[in-house]
Amino acid sequence: MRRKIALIGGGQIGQILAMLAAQKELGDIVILDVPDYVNVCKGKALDLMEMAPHGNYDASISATYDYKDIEGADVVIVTAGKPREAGMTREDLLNVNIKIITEVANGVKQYAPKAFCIIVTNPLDAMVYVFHKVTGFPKHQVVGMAGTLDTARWRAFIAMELGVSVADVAGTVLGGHGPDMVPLPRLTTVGGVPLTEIATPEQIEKLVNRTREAGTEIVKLFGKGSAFFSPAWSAIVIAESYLKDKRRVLPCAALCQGEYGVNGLFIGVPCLISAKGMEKIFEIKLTEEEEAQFQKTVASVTKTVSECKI
Ligand code: A3D
Repeated sequence: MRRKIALIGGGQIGQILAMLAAQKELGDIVILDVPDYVNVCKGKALDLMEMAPHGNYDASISATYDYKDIEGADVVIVTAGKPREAGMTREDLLNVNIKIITEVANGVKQYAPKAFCIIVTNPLDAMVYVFHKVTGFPKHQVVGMAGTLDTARWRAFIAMELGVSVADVAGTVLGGHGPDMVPLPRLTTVGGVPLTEIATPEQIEKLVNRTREAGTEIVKLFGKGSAFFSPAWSAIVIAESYLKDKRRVLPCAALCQGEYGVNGLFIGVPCLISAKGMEKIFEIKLTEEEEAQFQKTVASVTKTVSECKI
């Protein structure tokens, strides 16, 4: 029997998620959206079914507004909520998206209590916290997708700057999904060569700043709405690692209970994603400077979470 993937939210990211999940034959796909938008989502689902003969995949793709239809889902990816417009911070979305995430969490808790859940809605670190609180799911069952995208952006910008294949750039970005996230140049390599040896300090500073502002750079270009291709791929990489037990080590927002000196917050840290879900958090010994940056992002996430009043 095929696995079942529920996509809560069938907007910009949701539709790319559906396409990628189908192309990768991760399972049957159910898109859930609000009644007013469900016909559009049914159209997207049908369009994807009609793409299958050339896309070369077998999957059932459907859309609904009824949580009953996600019953028994193996994976739930949540993009329901409002995206940013130019001039907005992610935190500006808090009040509207907290209500949506609470409703979604209740639906998922009732109909897909065993699903591995990947939250994408912003402000990410607070929304994954709310989702976890409302469902009461164990911590291995819930992650936020942000570090996987932030790391992809970091790697892409390095490859663009140095004129090398992105496949050879390895590194990680820690912390919350905001302008004080922590890319780690010290631990980034290009084909095994330390970034710090092949890029100048000025280049590295430029790359760090561009990564921190990458989401905003795209929002400014769009005017309305935010990135969707790269966020969708990043969530699919996490889902695929879970479904196929690939055991990828991916930076995700995970519930820290003592790791990195953080207690009770979801924040971006390197995670082992296996068939068990978020199986393990890897800790990195940070330098004094990195630690100071990490404490700054923890403070930002703590502030946003405290505004959720949950
Ligand atoms: P958009 O295209 O507006 O899609 C959101 C969808 O959610 C729409 O189709 C809505 O109808 C639907 N929706 C709204 N309320 C509900 C509800 N109660 N139940 C079910 N569906 C609902 O946005 P998008 O796909 O571009 O972005 C989705 C979210 O992802 C936003 O909050 C973005 O800010 C966020 N985002 C996060 C990242 C990260 O890296 C974490 C990156 C990019 C976007």
